[in-house]
Amino acid sequence: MHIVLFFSNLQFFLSMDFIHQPYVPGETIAAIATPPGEGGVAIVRISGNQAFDVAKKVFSGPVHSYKSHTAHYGQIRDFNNQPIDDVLLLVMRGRRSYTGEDTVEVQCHGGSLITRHVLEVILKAGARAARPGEFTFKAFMNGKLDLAQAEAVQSLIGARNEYALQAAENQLKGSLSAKVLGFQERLTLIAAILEAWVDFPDEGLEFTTLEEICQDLEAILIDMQSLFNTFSDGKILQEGISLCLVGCPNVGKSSLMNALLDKERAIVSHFPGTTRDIVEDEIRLNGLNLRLLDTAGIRVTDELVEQEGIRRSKEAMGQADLILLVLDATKGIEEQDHFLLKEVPAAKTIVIWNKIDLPHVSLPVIAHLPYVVPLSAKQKIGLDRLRQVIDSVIWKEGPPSKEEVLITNVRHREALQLSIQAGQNVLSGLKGNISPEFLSMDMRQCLAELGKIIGTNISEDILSAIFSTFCIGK
Ligand SMILES: Nc1nc2c(ncn2[C@@H]2O[C@H](COP(=O)(O)OP(=O)(O)OP(=O)(O)O)[C@@H](O)[C@H]2O)c(=O)[nH]1
Ligand SMILES: [Mg+2]
Repeated sequence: MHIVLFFSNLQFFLSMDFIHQPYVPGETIAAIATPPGEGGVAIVRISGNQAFDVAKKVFSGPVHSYKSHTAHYGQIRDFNNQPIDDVLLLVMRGRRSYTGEDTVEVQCHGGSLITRHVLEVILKAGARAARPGEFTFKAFMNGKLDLAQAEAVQSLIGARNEYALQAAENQLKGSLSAKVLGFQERLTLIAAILEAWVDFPDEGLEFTTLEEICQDLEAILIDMQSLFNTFSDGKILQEGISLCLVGCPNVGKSSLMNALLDKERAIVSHFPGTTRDIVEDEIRLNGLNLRLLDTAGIRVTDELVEQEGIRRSKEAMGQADLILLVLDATKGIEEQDHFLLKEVPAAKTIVIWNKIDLPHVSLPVIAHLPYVVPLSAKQKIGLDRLRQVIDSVIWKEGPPSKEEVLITNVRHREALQLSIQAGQNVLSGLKGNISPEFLSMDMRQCLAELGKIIGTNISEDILSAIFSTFCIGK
């Protein structure tokens, strides 16, 4: 797979730009690969055809004689032969490196100034400063990774919870790519039949063949659609969940926020209208990141500041993935609750009956809102039940398994959607006796869109846009 991609990439991008500069295969680049600031060790990475020549000019040892994948102690020196730092040099030759090119990594002391000096002397020795994501871009161009895998590197670095990390690891291992290649393979068989039909239209398609093609295509499109449907889970993993607490004043929204956070984050008082602005914080729940938003209590008011707070509450409610609609169990449903009860979307709302530690009314059933949790934010009663219900609302069919291949990237989702649409055009065209030329055009588009996920048929602008979101040194 990699070799095929390597050659197709090479042909496609022979004279291309990467982030507004010409891309020169094998050009030697260097960058600091570790984050800025002080640390035990920092790494300066060099990659390209001249990596060993560059390293030799600045390192005290005989770099060219080193075997691949070995580490060597020595000094980095400037051009006046003055030592800059004692370092460990790691050498990786040829295709057995991340980029697929000769690579040298310099492990120096982790001060930002010393690391910069090491990089400067390496640049003076002939390397060019790497652009964002350029090492991974080289890996892509050299067929070490396809585009979905290259993007997984970025997701891996940015993963904020265990699920996102697992999804990124799977994608980097190539499980998404394998799925896409599987679809491509099955679609190509159909494309070949359609192309033959275009070449020999008089011979037509036998009825059985037509029926079989429709069945096969339908089956592929169902599989593609189920991959597409994983995006909502994928998005949850990638970005976490926003959870908005709404309700009338004084029902205990801020108290519940604090109870879930286990700290006094929001101001609590017995005066209705205490919270005026959105108060945000984050918790982890069963490996997921949850962004909690406490909002101003919603009521009719003449006060301008409170009106603005209420406007923001409604806006936050509209954008949240999940809503906790807090009601006061000591009062039941009051006149001012009706607006919210009508407004909240049932699928993502959990009704909280708060203050059950106090004598309270018999809790009324709200027919259109099935998720209900009675609790006491003040006495921290019922919080575990709330966590369970939050979990079940987020994962309606349980959390994804470790092996499940998920779409987590909007670009992949769009490409898959366009591919499915084109495939569906083919299917309805086949059923409606549309001319084979049109069908094979749609089929080509179906394959081309799918290919974009793994990086075939993709423009250099899009590539630059993808890699420019990477950090320098990655
Ligand atoms: N007994 C009891 N009192 C509670 C509970 N939750 C909140 N309270 C009290 O109710 C009052 C209002 O609590 P807040 O958390 O400030 O209510 P809020 O919904 O954020 O109010 P606004 O910010 O004004 O909209 C405070 O006096 C809390 O101590 C609870 O579970 N039990
Ligand atoms: Mg409040």
